[in-house]
Amino acid sequence: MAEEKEPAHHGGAHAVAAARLHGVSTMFTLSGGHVFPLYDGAVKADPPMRMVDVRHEQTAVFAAEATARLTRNPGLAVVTAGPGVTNTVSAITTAWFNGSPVVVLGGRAPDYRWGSGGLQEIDHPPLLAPVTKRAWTEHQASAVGAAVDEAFRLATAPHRGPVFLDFAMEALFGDGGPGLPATAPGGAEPAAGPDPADVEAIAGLLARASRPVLVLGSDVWLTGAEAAAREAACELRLPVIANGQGRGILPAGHELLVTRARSAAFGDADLVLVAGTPLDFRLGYGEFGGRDGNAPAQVVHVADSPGHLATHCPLAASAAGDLTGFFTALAAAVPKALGQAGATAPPWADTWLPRLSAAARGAIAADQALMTSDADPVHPMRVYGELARVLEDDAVVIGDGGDFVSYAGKYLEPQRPGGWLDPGPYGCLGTGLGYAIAARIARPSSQVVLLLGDGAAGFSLMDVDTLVRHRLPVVMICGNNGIWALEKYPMQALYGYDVLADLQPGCRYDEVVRALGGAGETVTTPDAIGPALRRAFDSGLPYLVNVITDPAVAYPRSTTGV
Ligand SMILES: Cc1ncc(C[n+]2csc(CCOP(=O)(O)OP(=O)(O)O)c2C)c(N)n1
Ligand SMILES: [Mg+2]
Repeated sequence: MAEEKEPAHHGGAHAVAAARLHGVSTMFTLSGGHVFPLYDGAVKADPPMRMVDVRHEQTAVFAAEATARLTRNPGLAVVTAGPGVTNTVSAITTAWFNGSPVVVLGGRAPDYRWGSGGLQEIDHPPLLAPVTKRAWTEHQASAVGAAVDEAFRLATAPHRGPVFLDFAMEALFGDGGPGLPATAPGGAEPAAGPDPADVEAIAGLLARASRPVLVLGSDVWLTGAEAAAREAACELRLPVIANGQGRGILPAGHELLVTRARSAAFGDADLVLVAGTPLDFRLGYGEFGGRDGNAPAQVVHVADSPGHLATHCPLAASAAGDLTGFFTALAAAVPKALGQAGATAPPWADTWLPRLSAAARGAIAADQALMTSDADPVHPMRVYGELARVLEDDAVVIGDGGDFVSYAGKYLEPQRPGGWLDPGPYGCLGTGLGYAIAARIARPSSQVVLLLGDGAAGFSLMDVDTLVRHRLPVVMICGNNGIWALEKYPMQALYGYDVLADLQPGCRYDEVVRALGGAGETVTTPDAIGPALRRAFDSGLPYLVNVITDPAVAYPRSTTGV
């Protein structure tokens, strides 16, 4: 006889109902008694909420974070008290750096025994306060629904980011009352548009520039401003450099996309407008221009909220607010400003843009030599030459590793936005399996490819077990050079020798995946890569192609980010 499912109304059920009102459809978690009511709430919800149980809490939060970055709805992770929470710190910090709307709900030892040494009794919020928008404890069962609602509102309000909330056991197990939360409209208030005077000032600077560059960062995608950004760039004929999840807003091969002419663009620019990303180490801390005796470039910073405008470098102008509103207003204001300056067309469209476009095309053409390299051992770029042939336009490509992923970030240009996921500026190794689990769920019909350095693989490969149990096929490509290349070569450069930078050469990471119930193979020659990738995509299984690459190849790096 089928078991009759009684609707639950403990705090856990209220939490699940409140999360669902904010568009959450999946809970990522790893079991622990302190959070059982959240599972019971998910099981007994109508319809039940999907739960994906992983092998490390870090993976649960990375999966919630990637859900947020791919779907632009908030992600949810549930972790048990004590070590369940402390295991999430790197992943929550990654969400903090990426501005990803993630809610992490934690269990917590009961209030009635607090201070007497209960199992896993530790006050979590002070540990997480510096890396969340808010971290707090709910003590009352009747207030759990409202607290979770508040957590999601905060996480999704500009500037988005992670929120942590834990529940005393009494709150989660206690009766929250019969009526589950049902009225809260999902989502936060939309961001207000930027101040029109700021947009006009920026338009004026642009109208007087002769070598401008527009940088599109992750927040352009995360806040849904990609169409407005593309239209503004096209209308104003602005050369574009794409960064992070801004990659793909202009498709590979677009004449305005000059990411591959980055050093000429940034070195010779007289104005750089950076939108939706911090002016951090990835953008030379906001210092541009000044090459060959030119004056330094004027810098304009645009962010979705005032607190995210750079304060560490001089800005010629700035604007804060809804990025769609910004780009729409800019596209209207620049032609007016140009008209006032007596110009009919943007002056940069005649020489500056064609110069950068030609440089970008030249760089892409020059890549072909290494992307088709017959070198044996395999050159890592050959892997990307082969992958580019089989990759579909809507693929999600995830990078977790050092040099191997730097090559992908530079040479694999996405066709669409929202298809590229790297760890972002926090640079945390180990995002791979969590991101891949989430990508497979968020994009059920797209190819999902996880690029793993062999070092990076060690942080999360056990979660292939999660892919297997939840039937989530992902193609993994391990760039297996047997070393931590991104540390080995910088250490050699600094000290003339290296230590602690070697891994097992030729390690069979594919056998690990097979042992966990997936499939895979090791590839040692360039010609074998393409057929192996096709087998991987056709398998319908979690499949790892373990490509033994040349450890003597170091990514040509001009900065270590330090
Ligand atoms: C959690 C964490 N630990 C250590 C580092 C430092 N780190 C950055 S890149 C790198 C090497 C990565 O090696 P691998 O994944 O094998 O890629 P490769 O550089 O060899 O291509 C290390 C250790 C880090 N970024 N994150
Ligand atoms: Mg390596």
